Amino acid sequence: MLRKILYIAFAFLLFGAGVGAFIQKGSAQRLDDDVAIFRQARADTEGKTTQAQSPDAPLEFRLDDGGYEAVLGRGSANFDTAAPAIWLNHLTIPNNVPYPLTLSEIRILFPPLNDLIGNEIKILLYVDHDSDGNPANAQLVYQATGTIAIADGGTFQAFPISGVLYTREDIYVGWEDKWADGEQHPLQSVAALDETQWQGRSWIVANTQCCAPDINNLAANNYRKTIEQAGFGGNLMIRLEVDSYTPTSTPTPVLPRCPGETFTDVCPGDFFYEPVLALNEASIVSGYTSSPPCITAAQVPCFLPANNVTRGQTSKIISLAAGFNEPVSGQVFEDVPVGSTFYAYIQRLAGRGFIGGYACGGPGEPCGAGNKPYFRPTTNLTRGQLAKIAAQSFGYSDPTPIQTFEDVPPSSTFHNYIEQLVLREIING
Ligand SMILES: [Ca+2]
Ligand SMILES: [Ca+2]
Repeated sequence: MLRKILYIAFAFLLFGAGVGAFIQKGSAQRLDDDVAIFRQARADTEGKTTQAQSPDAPLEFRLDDGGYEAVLGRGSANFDTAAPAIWLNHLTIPNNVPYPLTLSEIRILFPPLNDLIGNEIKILLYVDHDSDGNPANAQLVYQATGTIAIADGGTFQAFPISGVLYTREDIYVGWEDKWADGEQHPLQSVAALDETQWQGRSWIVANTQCCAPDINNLAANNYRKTIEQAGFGGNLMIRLEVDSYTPTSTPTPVLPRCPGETFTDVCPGDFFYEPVLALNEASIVSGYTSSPPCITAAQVPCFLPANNVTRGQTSKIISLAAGFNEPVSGQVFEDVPVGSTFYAYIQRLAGRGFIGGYACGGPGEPCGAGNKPYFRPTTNLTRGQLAKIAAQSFGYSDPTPIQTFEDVPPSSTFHNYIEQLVLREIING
């Protein structure tokens, strides 16, 4: 039973996206001009900044005029599925602003789609040191996981951020629709688009060849276009607030997706609902009972299902699920000493030859007594590495003459392991 549970859990860890990619434009929707929050919209033909009269007032950077005319999404109409993208606005700091600037809040207006609520996004903030209008080499300076709580098409949801700008550099601010990273999702129009005055400053970044966009290296994504280059025109409804003083804004409360459940973010209907609860009951994984790391107090207890797993955590999950429980001794890895959290689990897998480490002597990894390798328990595992450890731990040895995935040819290091998991419907692409 436990293994069956774990198989499903691996589907959760290993799922992949196989969607095609093009920009899909939703039906035009016009806001009611009487909506109160927009009546005070300060239309700015420069489109870059507005500033209240008080010298202490924060600066707000915006491109939009407060009302949107269309929505954008990305995905495959053929398969009716959404695909992830990074949605960014390119903002230029005016000349007369004092430094340092505290970047305090990102505000996003999401289209009025109920199925957006509860979806996880990644708030992203980049600085482009050469300020050349091209974000390919922009540096990611802040990222945080957020959850869409408001999708009424009329309210900007605020996400607090932390960042400081010490000199005048262009910034790119926005978000990634992280929920679409791996599993296929119904086609969604995720970004509200103001078409009133095109400014060529809203960008879409995606990897249309395989997978989730690379948020750390925008140049690694083959699709980087302004809205205009993508065949539309307008401004994404993404704003940034900066402040030289203490932020006074109150973050929008984020409501839990399913209060009363074992975890408020692991809900009936989620593809990982049953495996996560089963693994939790078997004491193989656990959640969190405080905020942070839960997003708010109302979200306690939470599981944070979109978080990555580390090599150490994975070793524990697999070791327990495979039933390995023999006593261990010795120390295989320099950075996994006796008594450390994952020591026993890592030792058991290493003893079987299922995991290896990295030779000592690299930066930050000096050679100690016996020149032990390093395991790097706090770094993330790749999908290929995970497939290898899982297939070996469960004793799979089937011949695998077929090739299921375009990017996993028979010559690949991980081909056999991946095909063995595919055979059992534990993973897919
Ligand atoms: Ca408009
Ligand atoms: Ca640049």
